[in-house]
Parts: sequence; C-alpha cells; structure tokens
Amino acid sequence: MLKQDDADGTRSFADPAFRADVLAGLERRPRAIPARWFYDRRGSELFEHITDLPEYYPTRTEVAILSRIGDDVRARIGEGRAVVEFGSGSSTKTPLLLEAIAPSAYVPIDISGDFLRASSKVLAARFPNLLVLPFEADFMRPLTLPRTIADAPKLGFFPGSTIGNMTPAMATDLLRAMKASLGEGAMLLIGMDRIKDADVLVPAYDDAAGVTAAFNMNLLERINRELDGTVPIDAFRHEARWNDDRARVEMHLTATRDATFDVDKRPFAIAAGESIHTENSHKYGARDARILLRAGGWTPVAEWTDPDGLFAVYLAEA
Ligand code: AVI
Repeated sequence: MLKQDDADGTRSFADPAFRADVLAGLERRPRAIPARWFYDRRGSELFEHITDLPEYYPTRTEVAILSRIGDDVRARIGEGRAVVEFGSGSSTKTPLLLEAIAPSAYVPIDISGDFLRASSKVLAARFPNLLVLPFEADFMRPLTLPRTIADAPKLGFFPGSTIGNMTPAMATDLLRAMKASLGEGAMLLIGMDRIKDADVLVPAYDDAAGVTAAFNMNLLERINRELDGTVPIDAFRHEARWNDDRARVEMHLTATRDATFDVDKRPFAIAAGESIHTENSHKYGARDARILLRAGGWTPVAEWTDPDGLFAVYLAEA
C-alpha cells in the first residue's frame, strides 16, 4: 500500500511487519507495540535530541567512559582485531573506539540499509585507511560475516545499553547469537545502564522539555500516517514507570479518556487509564550484568564505570 510520508512529501510503502506488529499489539492485553517502530525518520531525530537532554545521562556517561578506557581496552584485546558493531554506529562512540584501538577492519551491521550506508560513508571519510564493510542484516540471529575478515579475531561492539531494550531472555539469545557470529577467540565490548534511584531513572525517560514524550507519541502519529490510522493523539499521554520487580523503566501511551479509532480499517476501543506499552529499558546492577553475560555465553574480563556508578562498559571473552 502506498502511503504519504508527511516529513518530505515523498511516497513510501507501509512496512507489512509494522502493520502486523501494531494490529497484533493493539489486540493483545496488555497492549504492547515493539519499541523498534519508534525509529522512523522523525523518531530517529527525536532520539538524537534525547541523547543531549540534561536528564538523559546514559549517552554522555558512556561517551565519557569510552573516552577514558581506550588504552586499557587496546592493551586487553591485542592487535589486529576486526571491530563488528551491532547497529549502524554512533557518530561519537564509534570514532572513539576506532581511534583508540586502530582495528584491522570495521563491520557495522544493521537491518536498515540506507542508514547503514550513510553512516558508513561518513566513517570511511573520517578513517581513510580503515577497511569499512557495511553489512545489512538482522543481527538478532547468528550471521556469516564477510569473508574478508574471516581470519581476523573479532571485537563485537554493542554500546548504548541497547541490550536493555530486550527482555533478559531475548538479551541472552542475542548474546549467544553474537558469540556464534563473531566466532572463536572473539571479545565483546558492551554498554549497560545501571540500576539507580527511580527519581533519576524516571526523569531520564520523562524529561521536562517533553522530548521523550514527543518520541513516544510519534509512534501514534506514525500509525496514523502509515497505517490509515485515526488514533486521537490528544486522548493519550506519555508515561514513564519504574518497574522495580523487573528492574526496568517502561514507557507507555496511556489513554486519558475513553477513545475509539481505526487502524488499517480495523476498529479499536481503549478505556481511560488503559495503556499501550511501548518500551522496556532494563537496568543491570554489577552482578546482574555479569550473570547476563555468562548466561549469554561470555566471560566478563573487565568493567569500567563512571565516578557516580551510573553506567558501565564491560569487556567479555567468548
Ligand atoms: C536506545 N535505547 C537504549 C534507549 C533507552 O534508554 O532505552 C531508548 C530510549 N527511550 C527513551 N529514551 C531513550
């Protein structure tokens, strides 16, 4: 089905997987739509903005850790590794690592080919002597990496606490898939956000400027834009909740009044107070993180944190 893209007036195809996830997510109780659908163009821009917010400590804290540990990481991993990044790479974190360890090659893996190619181009221009091999794939499953790097030992890189957006079961599966993809002798450098007081965690996901609210609400706008939706946006509000039992911040879109709407010509009704669960962001204490890594088949060998213990970066070996 052709759909109008509000952002630039061009026409694009509605993703059938988006339609299927939204329809199934609105049918189920409790209602839930996977967080990966946040990241259309507008959502990605809003996420970039989130990473600069005063309340959102993870990005700047992890960047500060990575800026400090380069020599130590280099000494621990040895020479000649190929860096395999799970995700397209960030314009700040990836160069920090590449500068520090001077790898033999860099392979960013992402399911979104356009984004992957654009960010790889920028990186290749910045590191003209580095072999950059963008690889379009779903890294949640074991992969056969490009043959060019077959003989190099690998360093997997998974910053940003993105692992926190998965349930522990999914995170364990992903760690195992990474181990299988990276092969013998691999190491993994991974960022995880730590458990802390709810009065720090909740504002990080419900900032005063309302950027995270806009990021969450954009999902409803995307449904209306791409799936013939009639969701009354003003009948929902953004909510961030700390779920202590599951050690995670949850984001919800909570109905402020009873509402009815259509998506893809299917009718839905939601009662005031009911919510659509849109994201989990799990937080890991020091021991929890090591247990998770071991459950995923990795042995932790080093860890670094910031002076306030907000965020941690782990190095593990296969
Ligand atoms: C991408 N991910 C690690 C972010 C997080 O902190 O869970 C996504 C995010 N959601 C709201 N703010 C940031």
